Amino acid sequence: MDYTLEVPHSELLVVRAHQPYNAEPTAAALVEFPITPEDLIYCRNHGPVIEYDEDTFTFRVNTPQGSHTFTMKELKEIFPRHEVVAALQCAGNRRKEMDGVKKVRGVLWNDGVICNARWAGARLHDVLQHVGLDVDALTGWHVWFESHVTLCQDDNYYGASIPLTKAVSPDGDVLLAYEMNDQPLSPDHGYPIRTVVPGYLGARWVKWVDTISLAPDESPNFYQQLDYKILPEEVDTPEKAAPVWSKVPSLTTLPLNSVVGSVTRKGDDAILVKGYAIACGDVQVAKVELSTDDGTTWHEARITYQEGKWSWTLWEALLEHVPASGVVYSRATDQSGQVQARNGKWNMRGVAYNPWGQKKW
Ligand SMILES: Nc1nc2c(c(=O)[nH]1)N[C@H]1C(S)=C(S)[C@@H](COP(=O)(O)O)O[C@H]1N2
Ligand SMILES: [Mo]
Repeated sequence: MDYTLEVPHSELLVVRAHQPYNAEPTAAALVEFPITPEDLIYCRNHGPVIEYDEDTFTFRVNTPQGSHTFTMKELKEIFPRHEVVAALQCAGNRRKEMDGVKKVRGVLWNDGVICNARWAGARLHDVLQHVGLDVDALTGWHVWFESHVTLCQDDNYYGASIPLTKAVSPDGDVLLAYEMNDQPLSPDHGYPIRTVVPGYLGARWVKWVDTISLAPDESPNFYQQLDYKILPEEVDTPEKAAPVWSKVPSLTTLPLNSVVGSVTRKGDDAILVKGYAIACGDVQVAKVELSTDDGTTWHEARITYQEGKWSWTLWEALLEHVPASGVVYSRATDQSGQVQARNGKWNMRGVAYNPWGQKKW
């Protein structure tokens, strides 16, 4: 692959791979900001990051009725600008911890491949309506998102799909986004256009998207079919995985999770603990609790930030009368009463890992 046009990147990230560029901030830095500043947003790529020209960039929408091409100018002029605050999280968040349980395959991400941003763009629903799509006639169909402009590692284009029901749900908030945090998207995050799929794993948020198609099946792309799935625990080699991929569902939402971002000593026997939590899909986090005695007693943390149904949750707690050193655990509960379990499930690709958060002090 050709990396000669690669753009410069933030200096504040821990680089996990240079080509393609994969980098994440520390969770300690992340939890200081409700809306993640651009420089602290992780970068997850399967190919080079190039700056495209907004004036000449076009994207095509293919439906059973025909094909329509839009320029960026048209996208902004024809459709109302819609904003949504949503967390973006890579399915590989916390993979390094899972690798500590048993070796996994993939970029060894710590707990920083998550961010929370204010996205703006056209609603995908509005665009599909504009091209005359008859949604009711397409029960069970899918919307494919493809980026052909940039080459990638495992296929000859990057692709993903989501169910049409998610794409057209009035409160699903799926966008063809051109802004992040009130600025045009940066090349790192998909300039000039990416999909925003609130509540779904990052892999479906296709950057530099240039083709959107309606189809009765999921996208055939490598990243939809042969990756981003929770393989059964006994599948621990690519050979064992080969016949299993097609039998396992593609990930859509990620599970309820919480992470301890930082622990700061306050005086002789107190600690200030800060972290983030995220719930599954459109259910929000109801509470986060902390334990310094291995899960015997729990103290409820104060929620300091939550916005709408797609944001992450920030929390903090001052724990007093604690020993000089120890381990603090976090666990989240969502609005439906589901509680984050102590252990996560191991899987070969290291996705969707969500045991209690934990940090030593
Ligand atoms: N075109 C393209 N889109 C992509 C990817 C990619 O490699 N190429 N990576 C996906 C994955 S796995 C994630 S987690 C998010 C990361 O978005 P970010 O780099 O803006 O944080 O983008 C998704 N969209
Ligand atoms: Mo990802």
